[in-house]
Amino acid sequence: MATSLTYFNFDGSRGLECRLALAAAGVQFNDIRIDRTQWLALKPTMPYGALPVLEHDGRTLSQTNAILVYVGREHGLHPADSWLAAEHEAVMQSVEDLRVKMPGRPDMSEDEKRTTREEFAAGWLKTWGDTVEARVRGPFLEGETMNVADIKLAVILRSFLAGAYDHIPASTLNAWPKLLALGLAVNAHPAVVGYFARR
Ligand SMILES: N[C@@H](CCC(=O)N[C@@H](CS)C(=O)NCC(=O)O)C(=O)O
Repeated sequence: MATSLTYFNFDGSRGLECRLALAAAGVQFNDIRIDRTQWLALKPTMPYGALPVLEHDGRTLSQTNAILVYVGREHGLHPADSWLAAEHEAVMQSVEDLRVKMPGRPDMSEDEKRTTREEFAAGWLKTWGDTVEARVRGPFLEGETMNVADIKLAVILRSFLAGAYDHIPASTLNAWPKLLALGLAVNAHPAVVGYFARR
């Protein structure tokens, strides 16, 4: 059965979440990486006009969290218990909220961007981090077993630690030691180490 994942040609964000989930699942997949020009041609043909898109066995699935939950359910990377699964899906949706709510419209001045991001870090982001921190059993959300929600969290943490969000320093994460440890545990997982070693 052929599986492919289409996303932009960089190791981050929603595409990396899906690639790592497939790698952790042990799925051989065609990692289709496209540039902006290719995307403009492809966009009208893609469901919801966005990436990533998973193609499996002649079917197409879009929306990152749907892809992650599908891969997780099929390969034991999502809780079997419905309530726990829903809790993980809530965490995953909160990461999407974070991405959408992150201030920084292109037309903002640098001063406005700094002010709104500092307010965001002290307000919405603090509530988010405190909430997720309280849910981490350690090292992963559910204890010793890594799930797709852990992968999603680790990818957003990578962005913060890499300084992807100007005016929100990596040190902001120091308030959440269990979350930081979760990120390290995902990065140390053999499937994740293997994925980056092959890149
Ligand atoms: N809700 C969607 C959002 C997808 C999304 O916005 N993807 C971005 C890349 S991370 C994209 O396709 N941007 C190009 C475009 O919208 O034209 C999901 O979770 O997959």
